Amino acid sequence: MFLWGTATAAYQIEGAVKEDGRGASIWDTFAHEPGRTRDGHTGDVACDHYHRWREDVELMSGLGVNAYRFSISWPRVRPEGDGPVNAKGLDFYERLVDGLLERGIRPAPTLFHWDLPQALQDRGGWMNRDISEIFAEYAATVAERLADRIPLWITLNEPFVHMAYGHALGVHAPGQALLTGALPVAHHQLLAHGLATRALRAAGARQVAITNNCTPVWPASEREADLKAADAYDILHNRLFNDPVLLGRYPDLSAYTTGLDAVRDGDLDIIATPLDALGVNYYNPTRIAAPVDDALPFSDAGVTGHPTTAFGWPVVPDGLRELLTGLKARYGAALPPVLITENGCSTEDTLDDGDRVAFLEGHIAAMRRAMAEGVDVRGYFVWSLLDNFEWAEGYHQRFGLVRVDFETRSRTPRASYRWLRDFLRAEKRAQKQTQKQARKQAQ
Ligand code: GBH
Repeated sequence: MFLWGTATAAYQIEGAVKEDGRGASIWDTFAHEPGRTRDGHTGDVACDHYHRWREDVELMSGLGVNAYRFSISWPRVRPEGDGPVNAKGLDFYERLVDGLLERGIRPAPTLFHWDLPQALQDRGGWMNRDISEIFAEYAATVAERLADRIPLWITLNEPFVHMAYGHALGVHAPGQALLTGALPVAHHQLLAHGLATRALRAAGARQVAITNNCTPVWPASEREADLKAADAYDILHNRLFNDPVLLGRYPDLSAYTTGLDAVRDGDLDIIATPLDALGVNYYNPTRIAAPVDDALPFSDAGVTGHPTTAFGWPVVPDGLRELLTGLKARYGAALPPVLITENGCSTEDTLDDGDRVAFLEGHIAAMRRAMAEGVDVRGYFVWSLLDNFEWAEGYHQRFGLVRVDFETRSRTPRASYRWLRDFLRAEKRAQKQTQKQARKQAQ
């Protein structure tokens, strides 16, 4: 059964940051620091999904999706990161999971979508190796309660973005600008992923995946220096996270470091624990040129000659086909089935979002071209169900199939919601037709 779903993340939609024993996360801290987010926006209330989740489940039911990717807030479940379990936090996710299942929607929770408990940041956060073990304990806590009802778990969301934006550039929480000094954050997240995968399975989890944010890398020219820079960028953005998970080894990181000191014997075996799927988030390709200074071995040349979203990101649907066939070419038999765990765009604040319809239509078609070329894709999740807290951009970027009024928190489906609903209905009909024919032929 192909999974069609929508995706969200806890800090971006839940609000209720001080309710029912939730601890603080690094995003609470960061968003409340002056100048960190546009207009000082925070996730304090966000979409108020914590209180309005029933309405959101109804919206998904009306849309006709059969899966929902959301994230579980670590500090809601374990307010101090390790230490006591907050039963009320688990109760919330149990209500949500049961509500989804009642509507025939498969829950696909992500255990870490960037909202590290602040108490763990105070102990060094992802620069501290101990956090990896603590993450696995938290994963086990959730699975012990919910594994019987959850068909698919996702350990981490985009460890690249959390490393690069959060620890190398400092534009996301925890706001550290360590440049290449942030590399241990990659290793400790990957180790956390591997340990959690094992802990989840031990607690009865059925399927486990990781979500990596992947981008096709285009060299700005055929000049040697640009080709070399593009390769270095591909290593940092894509292969640093896919290679250890799928091949059990790190790519050549000599453009960045003389050695990953954080790696110990046995770590790579843990990181390469077999997975049931690879989650891929795709937004756009990246065009890379030779470095302009010696801080990093590449520079961003910007993709030109393509339309852009309201966020200014280039719209290149065929980049998704290129990405998927590229993964297949690189990893071959080591590539598990792929799930597109996020794809979508921000638009102007309108209900008549034809741009989003065109974006989704184009990307679904590109995904299908990759499937026709032999890539085993098993699901597609739209980012996002709702307009939500878009990290450093606050509420200024609107990614929702459903518009949210951030004064009243009322929800209004956009044209793209109706388009996707009709698309999914047609899919269902086509599927029934094929099944019928197959039965006839078998007779
Ligand atoms: C995801 O990150 C996150 O998982 C999700 O929480 C978030 O809300 C969503 O996407 C939308 O942002 O410089 O023009 O080439 C996406 C990470 C990083 C993807 C920046 C696109 C580059 C645009 N993104 N990136 S550009």
